[in-house]
Amino acid sequence: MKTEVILQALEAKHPGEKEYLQAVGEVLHSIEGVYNQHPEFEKVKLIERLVEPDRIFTFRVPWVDDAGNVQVNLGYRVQFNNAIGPYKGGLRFHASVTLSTLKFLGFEQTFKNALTTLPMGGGKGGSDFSPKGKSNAEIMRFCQAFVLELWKHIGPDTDVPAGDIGVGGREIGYIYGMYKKLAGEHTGTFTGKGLEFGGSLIRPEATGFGGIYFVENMLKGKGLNIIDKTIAISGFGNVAWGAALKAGELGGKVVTISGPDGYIYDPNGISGEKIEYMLELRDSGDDIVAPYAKKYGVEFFADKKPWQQKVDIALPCAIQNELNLDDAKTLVANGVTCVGEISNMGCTNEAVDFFIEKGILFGPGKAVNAGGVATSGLEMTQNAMHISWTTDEVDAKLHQIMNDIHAQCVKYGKQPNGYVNYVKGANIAGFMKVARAMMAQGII
Ligand code: 2IT
Repeated sequence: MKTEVILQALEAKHPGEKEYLQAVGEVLHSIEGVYNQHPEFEKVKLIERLVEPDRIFTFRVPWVDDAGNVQVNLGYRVQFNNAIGPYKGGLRFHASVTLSTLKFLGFEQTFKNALTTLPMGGGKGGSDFSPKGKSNAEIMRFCQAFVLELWKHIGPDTDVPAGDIGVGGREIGYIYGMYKKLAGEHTGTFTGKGLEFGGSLIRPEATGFGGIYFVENMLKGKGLNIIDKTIAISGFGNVAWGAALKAGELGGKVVTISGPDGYIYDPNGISGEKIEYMLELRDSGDDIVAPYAKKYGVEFFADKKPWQQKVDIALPCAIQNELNLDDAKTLVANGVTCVGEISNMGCTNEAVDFFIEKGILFGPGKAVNAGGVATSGLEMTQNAMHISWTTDEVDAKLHQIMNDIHAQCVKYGKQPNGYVNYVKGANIAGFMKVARAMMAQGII
């Protein structure tokens, strides 16, 4: 594989799609060695096929706001790869969403879903609609307008969307309600549903819980554990909440959360009712964390990122590229032991390279945050079987899956000097599974 030639050709075809080219570049660089040991891949242009989505739907989403004005947003669904199973992946509603964002997320999702050991292909969708400051009625009307176009492209055995940034239980409820009416069926076409209508226990917590299970595994490999470790978390949404909850349960001390307005530092630890307060902050729809500082009498750092604090563990839980090379240098200078991306592509490629160069335990998003989609896979299974598993059953399966993903990363990522390159491990393990499935199914 001529990685640079492929990347240049891709850039010429998709100019300006920065995040997508970044995600592809990272994967290609790590699988190059393995790929070149398989001339049969080269012969069928496997990588050239794998980097392009199967198809993309783009549509206009018109809706009427509370003042009676017509608003127009863009909606997308990227069906990236279904070699392993139906397209599976979340919907992101955020002002920053572009086609490049959703292509990078769909590409990452393909490898992540392969790692979960469950039969799911990769997809992603969403809109540049910003839920910030919108009323409940506006959110509902937007969700209904969005699915009015999307519904015909998805189904329980073709493409199963879920939530992502800006899409939680409330939004999935509205989307699912309208979908059901349009499709005339009550099936598992969405995951992240409410518990009363087919949702799975632990799904809201799953991304954060799985992330902490993975971090525990990484620490264990070095004879360490999470007890009494200080932890910086970014974000304050669903993922950050689940991670803070589980980290605290296991004896870790979470000292930061953040929003677009800045971050708060709570030296006593964010635990108990403070974690519940995160849900209140999110429900307010204001998208800020400053009120936490006021309520609990701690410091708020406007327009700053939590990576400037001295901590043992750093967990990006917000959005892509939220931790750059300068942040990585600060964390390492402050003695960080472990960095786990619970957000998708939370670190820039330069930051990742720096952590690896310095021998820091670094877990990439497609492994660390796979617990969310894995639990979506468990929701699909429960829906197909028309049953509900208990909290303990789902949590035990999630835990096992995270242990398996960790083992795959170690198997493919352990270097001769004993250092585990989790980026390489996750990329190679995910790629080999997708590649074998594609090889078996011919040139399609
Ligand atoms: O990035 C992700 O893995 C998700 N947003 C969850 C996707 C899913 O289908 O549950």
